[in-house]
This record gives sequence, structure tokens and C-alpha cells, in this order.
Amino acid sequence: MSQMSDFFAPQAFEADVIDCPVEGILPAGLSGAFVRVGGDWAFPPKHADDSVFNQDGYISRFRFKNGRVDYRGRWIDTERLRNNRAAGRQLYGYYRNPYDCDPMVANVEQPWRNTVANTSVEAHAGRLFALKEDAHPIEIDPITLETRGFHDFGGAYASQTFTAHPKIDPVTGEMLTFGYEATGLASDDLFFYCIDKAGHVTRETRLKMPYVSMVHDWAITERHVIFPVFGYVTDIERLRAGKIHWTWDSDAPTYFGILPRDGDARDLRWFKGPTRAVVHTFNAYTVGDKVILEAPMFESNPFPFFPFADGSKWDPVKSRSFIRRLTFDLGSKDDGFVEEIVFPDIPVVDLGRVDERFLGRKTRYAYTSFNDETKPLDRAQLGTGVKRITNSYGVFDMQDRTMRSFFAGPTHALQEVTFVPRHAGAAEGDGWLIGTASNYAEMRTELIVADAQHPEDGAVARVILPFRSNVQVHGRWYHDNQLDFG
Ligand code: V55
Ligand code: FE
Repeated sequence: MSQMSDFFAPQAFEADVIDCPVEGILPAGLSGAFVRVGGDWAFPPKHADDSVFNQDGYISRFRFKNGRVDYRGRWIDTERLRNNRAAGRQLYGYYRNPYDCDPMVANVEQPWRNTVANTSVEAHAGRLFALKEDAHPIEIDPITLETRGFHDFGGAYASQTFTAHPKIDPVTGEMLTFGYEATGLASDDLFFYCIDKAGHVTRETRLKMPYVSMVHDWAITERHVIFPVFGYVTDIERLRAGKIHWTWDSDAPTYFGILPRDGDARDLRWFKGPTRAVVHTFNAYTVGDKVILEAPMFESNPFPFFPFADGSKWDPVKSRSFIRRLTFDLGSKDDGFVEEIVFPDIPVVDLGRVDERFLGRKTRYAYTSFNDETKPLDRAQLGTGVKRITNSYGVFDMQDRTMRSFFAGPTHALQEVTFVPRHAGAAEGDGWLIGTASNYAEMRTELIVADAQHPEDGAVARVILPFRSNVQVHGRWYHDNQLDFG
């Protein structure tokens, strides 16, 4: 657990800030909202070594309108939060394990009811969702940020779970999505769905996994979808024994399931390779018989709070991630693939984004954060607890293998970066890098806007929150024409 005094100390409040101070000049064309979801402990966890992925969901929004920015932050009103508030204490145990919960709330047969909805946000067909991969989407009012409750697509969505990373096809407007552990705890069922731009389920394909694993993110192309299956494993005995949901199996092969978007279960092909963790992806595309996936990948357990099955100690060096390009040949009968590390000298934060107007099509630029050790670090102001800090956004040119970067400052830690196009018709990469930063010197949160084509010039604008907002997991920008923010 973190110290009560540091940036990660529980925040546990809701907030409205009207007309936040802005340093610099807000780009005139930015009208919409940056919406972010993360977690915080509304009640201290039952186990000090539990995963932060088990924190209660919290949604916040920076609303850009008429040259001003307002902030709003709200807890997501889950069944768990209501039950804990009624009891006045933490009733829920280890991450995604109902067997470790107080019997009065355990929901062993309906584990999705225990969701914290703390991972990501997506808007589709006029609805805003807070997402966690163990449950259906929770609909949120985009204006008030009030929780409306689970959305099940009119009963047409049968999986018990729904990924935190649905993909919206920029051309068709469809939302492609899936759920794993789709039929219950530790089940090997993965259901894939197409949801049309009006929000109706048009396709369901029921698949089996090679083994039960965390399928956190995935990728789509114009013609295919790709499901990574890697090292985190679980089974019902482990859960019955009251343990945290995942354990890392250092010998587990990595599988990539490739399915034609319009295919049946028998069209699914599994490709197999050495142990990796593929938590987030940048993008993928299909060229002829080849499917290319670009993503940061780890060679060992990324998260120290999910223990090794063989008792190994977590290793921060082995657990760095590097940007890779994988090529799968659907024309070959071989189940292998070609793997290449595109930037072997730059370990990156595994929170990658592209210009999503080109999702599923070949993109040139990949955006993610990293720690630039050549930049100054103000240790006196940062406090003693801080070891490494994510101080830079990288604009990675996947074609020329060059990188340009934005440095946030010697007392700033960056959260996930998002790319926002300058205008609807702008070329790929012409736009803004937007994300939040933790300012350790002032103990406050700032929203940063930088020019993606001139990252080294520094922020064009910083929106200042007069306090520390909780640290997000994922965030997204929505223009006014994508969602009504009032
Ligand atoms: C991730 C995050 C989660 C989760 C599973 O970043 C995987 C990966 C914030 O919750 O539940
Ligand atoms: Fe994620």
C-alpha cells in the first residue's frame, strides 16, 4: 500500500471545478471532452498485496467548451460500492475472486456483479460506458456522470463479460468486442461480437481458448481480429482456494488467435510463440495473406501483484516492454510467426495509442509514454518514495524507426497519452497529444496538450486542477459531435 501522504494516497471524494486555470493557449478547435476512468480505494483493501486493478471505479471528465475547461469527477455507483458503504467496511477480497468475498456479497454464480468498472471508457451509438473486463459495460450519463447501470444490448449480448478495449471501426462505425471467461469464472469460452453503428448486435461467434488467460486488449484489421493469449493463468481450484485471480506461468506459450471478422469458429487459427505478455496493442492491419500486429510486449510478468506460479521473484528488468511488430502468414500452414523489436533501445510504458481514425489500417505513428533518463529529475521535490518516473511522451515513427518526444518536466509523471486529430480531415499524426500528469511538486493533476508534430516544443496548454485527482487507467477524447456533454 502506498503512503497516506503520497500522490497515490486515496482521494475518495467527488469534485466539480468550474473554469479550471489554464497555462498557455488552448487550441481553438478543441471542443468536446477528455473522459478518463481509473480506480481508487473507497475502502481499504482486504489484503495489502492485492492488485490496484481491484480499486473502485471512478470516472472524470475535462469538458472543453467555449475556450474554457470544467472538471467533474464521480465514483461509479457499482453494487460493490453500495454494499461496502452500507456495511461501512470492505466486504470484497482479492482481485476477481468471489470466493474470497464476504459470503453475503460473494456472487460466486454471478461474479460480474462484483465489478468495479475501473479500467476504460468508450462511447458508441450515443452511449458512454465505463468498462472492466469482468462484467458488462456500465452506462454513464455523459453530462452528469451519474451511473445508469449495466447495458446488455437489449439482451443480445450473451457473454457474462465484455472487454475494456472494444474497438470502433473508423469506416463502418461498428463496435467490435468480446468477452472472455464468457460463461463463468475460469471458463475457456471467448465470445466475439459485432455491434452495428446503431448499437445492435449483428454477429456472435463463440470461440474456445487454448488455455484460460487474461485477454486484456486485442486488435482489429479491416478483415481480421486478433486475440492474444499469454502467461497469466487461472483455474477454479485456485479461485476456490481464495487466491488472487491470476498467476504467471513462465513456461506458458503465447498464442494469437486470428479470426476473419465475418468468420465462424472453424475459421479461427491459433499461432504460437515463446512466452510474452501482450497487455495492450497499438494497431494491426492485413496486407494480402499477412496480418501485422504492432504492440509493446513484455518477456515476463508485467505486474508484481500477480505472483509467479513457480514462486519466482518479480524482476523489473525482465518485465520491461519493447515495441514489437509481429507478422502472421495466413497463407502458410505453419503456426509460427515473425517477431521483430522495432525500438530495441527504448523500454516503453505499455499504454499505446495510434491515430484511431486509421484503426485497423496501416498507421505510421505510435504514441506511448516512457522514462527519458537523460532528462532532469527533481528528487528534492519528488519525495523519497519515487524511484522511476514516466516523464515523456514518445511519437514513434514505425516506418523510419525514429522517435520524437515531449518532456513533461522534472516533477511530473505522465499517465496514458491520447492522440486527438487537429480536425476531421487532418493527415495521420497532425493533431494533439492529450493526457493527464501528476505534478508531485504541487501535488496536483494537470491535463497536458502538446502538438504531436512538434512534441519537443513542450505543452501548448496545461489545464490545472487545484488538487490531486485519482490516477486514471485509460482515457479518451470525444468531440462534441460524438457525444452530448451538455
Ligand atoms: C489491466 C487492467 C485492469 C484489469 C486487467 O492494464 C488488466 C491491464 C485496471 O484493471 O482488470
Ligand atoms: Fe487496458
